[in-house]
Amino acid sequence: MKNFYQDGPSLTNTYRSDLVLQGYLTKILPPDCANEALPHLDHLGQRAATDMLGFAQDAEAHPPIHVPYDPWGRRIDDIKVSPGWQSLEKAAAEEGIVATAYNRKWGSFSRVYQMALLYLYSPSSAIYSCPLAMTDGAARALELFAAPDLRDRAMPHLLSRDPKQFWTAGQWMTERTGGSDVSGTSTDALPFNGTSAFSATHALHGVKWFTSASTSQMALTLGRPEGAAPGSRGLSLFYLELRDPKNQLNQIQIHRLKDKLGTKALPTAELSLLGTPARLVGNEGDGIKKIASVLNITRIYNSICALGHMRRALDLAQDYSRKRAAFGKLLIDHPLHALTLNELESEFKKCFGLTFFIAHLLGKEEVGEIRSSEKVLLRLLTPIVKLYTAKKSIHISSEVVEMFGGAGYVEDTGIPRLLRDAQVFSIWEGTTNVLSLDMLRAFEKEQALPVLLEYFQGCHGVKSKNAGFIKSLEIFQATVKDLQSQPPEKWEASARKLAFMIGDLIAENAVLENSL
Ligand code: MFK
Repeated sequence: MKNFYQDGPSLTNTYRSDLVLQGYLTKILPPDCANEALPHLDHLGQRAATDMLGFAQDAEAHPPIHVPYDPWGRRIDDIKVSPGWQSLEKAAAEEGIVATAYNRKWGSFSRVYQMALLYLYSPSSAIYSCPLAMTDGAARALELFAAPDLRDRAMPHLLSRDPKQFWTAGQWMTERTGGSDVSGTSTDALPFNGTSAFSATHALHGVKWFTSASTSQMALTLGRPEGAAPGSRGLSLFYLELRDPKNQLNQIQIHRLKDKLGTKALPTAELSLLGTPARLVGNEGDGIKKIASVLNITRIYNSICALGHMRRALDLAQDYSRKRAAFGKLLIDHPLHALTLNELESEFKKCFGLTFFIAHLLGKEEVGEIRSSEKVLLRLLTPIVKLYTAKKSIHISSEVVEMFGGAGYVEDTGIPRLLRDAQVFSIWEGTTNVLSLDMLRAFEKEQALPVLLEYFQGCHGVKSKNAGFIKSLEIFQATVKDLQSQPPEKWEASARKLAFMIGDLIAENAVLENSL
């Protein structure tokens, strides 16, 4: 064994190797849509295992650099990104990773098709999927709330498939006072007296503490107009463009890039708005409600990216288990290793079923084909799918790191990054507890609990008399019944447990219904 060298894991076309994705899409997509979508996904699956993988490796090896001054002392706040990062942006535009969702010729299935693209794109994108999430969220918010001229200005760029025309968007919500509780937002929106290409109405003054994709062309952000109430109710939603026609930052000063646990290729900055021209989106007020339409999209993106991340971790572990021998046989031939992998695959399938169920509901809402009960389910399940898949992705990534033994703990294998990057899924766009409380908000405001219980009564798991599903449902019903007589604090304390129970039930039902 003197000359022994272990072969590392490798990937093949990630669409062809993904039987769960293929089976689901073949079942759910109408034939015309499938005829277009499946070859496209096959093509992207090939790229995800070849050129995109190289771009992502380059982006990870050469993280962004903030250059505050030019050689002569002028403030420039340049952010230098790698060629790999730029190529990932180009690939996103060319492949229509955002645009496909807004080309609604397939009705609600356009969203399913687009989410399948994102699912394949994301794990080979060095988290370029993060700016895409905000781009999609911004497109939706502008579609819903912006004046026609503003929509016409920004949306063709956000939805462009031409890399030269394509824009990404930031979502700048978090300030030094916090990202979960944004009631302390201290960005002042003062009247704007100058001229701007997008008819700015206000000048923003404030500090934004987490601005991912600070290289984006536009951003949506929160600010408080003069005389508006304190707290979150006084906030409004604003549109801004980062650079003027001369490519100078629009009264924005970048302080530094964040040194994060993972997502190292993504330029996340801390910056000040120093009278930045901005346009009010819609009327004054309701800023949180409007930005929630961004959050609801980015939370579903987060879930799809977590799902793609799990798939990638498992693909690598599966491949390695057929290359690595120990104690006289391949890892896959050890019953305990095979069982551990199978259990993780089952967790993945549940997450797949849950996530694509919500993605399809989102598609139905966007084309106005959603029933009122489904609309309530979409509102309720969006925070749940996000928190559920994030935690499962961290768990699966951690197990996969362990499956590589010492090699999984060594940086240049690329395996440790799986775990570091997974951790962002439970933090970005709402932590597990904040989202569990958002589920309670949906219970209260939308009367979502009776709608959910009714959904369960008619769902596949019950109709097909699946014993395991019915038992889990009975436990959930009993838990809810116990809580009915309890004060709000008890509901709050139980919110996380309830969220995972609901996530499990919807996921198990989707697995049964789609034979995943
Ligand atoms: C990959 C990237 C890596 C980079 C690293 C990033 C690290 C992390 C950086 C971050 O900080 S990311 C930002 C994370 N923050 C969030 O995702 C926000 C989390 N907080 C929440 O979700 C709060 O629940 C929220 C701010 C939305 C609400 O706070 P409030 O001030 O208590 O508002 P309120 O009164 O509950 O809601 C205002 C209105 O919006 C209500 O409607 P009404 O006016 O009709 O009563 C709500 O029902 C509505 N609303 C709130 N959330 C909604 C919603 N409507 C629909 N969907 C929702 N999700």
